[in-house]
Amino acid sequence: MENQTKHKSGFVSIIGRPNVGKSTFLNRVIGQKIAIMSDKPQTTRNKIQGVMTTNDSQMIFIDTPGIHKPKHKLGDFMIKMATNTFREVDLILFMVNVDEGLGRGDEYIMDLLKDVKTPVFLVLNKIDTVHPDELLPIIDNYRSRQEFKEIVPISALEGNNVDTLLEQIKENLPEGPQYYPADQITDHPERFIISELIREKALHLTREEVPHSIAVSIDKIQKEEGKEIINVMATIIVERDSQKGIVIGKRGAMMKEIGQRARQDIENLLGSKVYLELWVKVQKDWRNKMSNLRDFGFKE
Ligand code: GDP
Ligand code: MG
Ligand code: K
Repeated sequence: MENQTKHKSGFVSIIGRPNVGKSTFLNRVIGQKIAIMSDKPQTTRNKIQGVMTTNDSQMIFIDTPGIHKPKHKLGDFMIKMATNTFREVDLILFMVNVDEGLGRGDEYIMDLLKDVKTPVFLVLNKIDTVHPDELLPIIDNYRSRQEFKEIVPISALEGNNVDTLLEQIKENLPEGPQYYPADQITDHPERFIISELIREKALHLTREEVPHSIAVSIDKIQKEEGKEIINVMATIIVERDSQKGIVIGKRGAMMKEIGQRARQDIENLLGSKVYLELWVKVQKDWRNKMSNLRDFGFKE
C-alpha cells in the first residue's frame, strides 16, 4: 500500500525584466489544464501565478512582486524580502529576451541572485527572433557573469523547447506531495471534509499514536463517465517512518481498517458508492512546507 512512485513538487519563481515573456510562458504551460490561482488570496510578498499538475509532479509558479521594476531602486526591506523568497523556493527561472542585449535590468536581477543558493535556470526566450548562430555569444555573455544550473533556450510564443524546460524543472524539484488539487477536483466542495474524515479515522484507530499533525492530501476525486462509483485517491502524510509503520499496521491491517471506515463515511457524505485508494507517505518537512503555504495565503 506504500506509494512507490516518486512524486515531485515545489515552488518555482519566475523572474525577469518586463516584456521578456513571463506571462506568455505561464499561459502556455498552464493552458486550460491547470487551475490559475491568481485570484486567490495572497500575501503581498508572493503571488501564485499558476499550478501545473501532472501524474508525477506539481510545479507551483510564483511571482516576486517588486523585482521587475529595476528602474526604481528597491529599498533594503524589499531586497531582503525578495532574496528571502529566492531562498524559500526550490528553483528560480531567470528569463531574458535574446532579442535584446544583456541590459541593466538583467544585471540588477543577477545582483539580487548573487548570494542565493537556490538553483537558477537561465531561460533564453524569444529564440524565434534570432538566428541560431547568434545564440552562443549571448549565452556566453550571461554565463561569464553567473553560474546557472541549466541554460534553456525557448520560444514561449511558439512553444519551441518548452517541454524540455518543464522536464528539466521537474528533474530539479524535490520529492514532495501534491500541494494543490489537480484541475478536476479544484472546486470539489467536499474535498476538505473527505480529508478530515480520513484523518479522523487514522487518529482514532491508531489510538492517537500518530500525532495530530498528520495530514491527508486528496489526490483525486473522479467520477468515471457512465459509472456509479466515485474514485477517491488520498495520501496520509506522516513525518516519521515509525508513524508510517503504525498507520499501515500488520500486513496492512490498519490501513485497511482506516480505509473501510473512512469509505463508509465518504459514501454517506457523497450519497454514492466510493472506491477509496489510500496511500501512506513520509514527508519529513511536511510541517515546514505547510507553514510556507500559509505564508502564501493558503489554508487547507
Ligand atoms: P512579461 O512582461 O515578461 O510577462 O512579458 P509578456 O509575456 O507579456 O510578453 C511581452 C511580449 O513579448 C508580448 O507581446 C509577447 O507576445 C511577446 N513574446 C513573449 N514570448 C515570445 C517569444 O517567445 N517570441 C516572440 N517573438 N515574442 C514573444
Ligand atoms: Mg507579465
Ligand atoms: K499572468
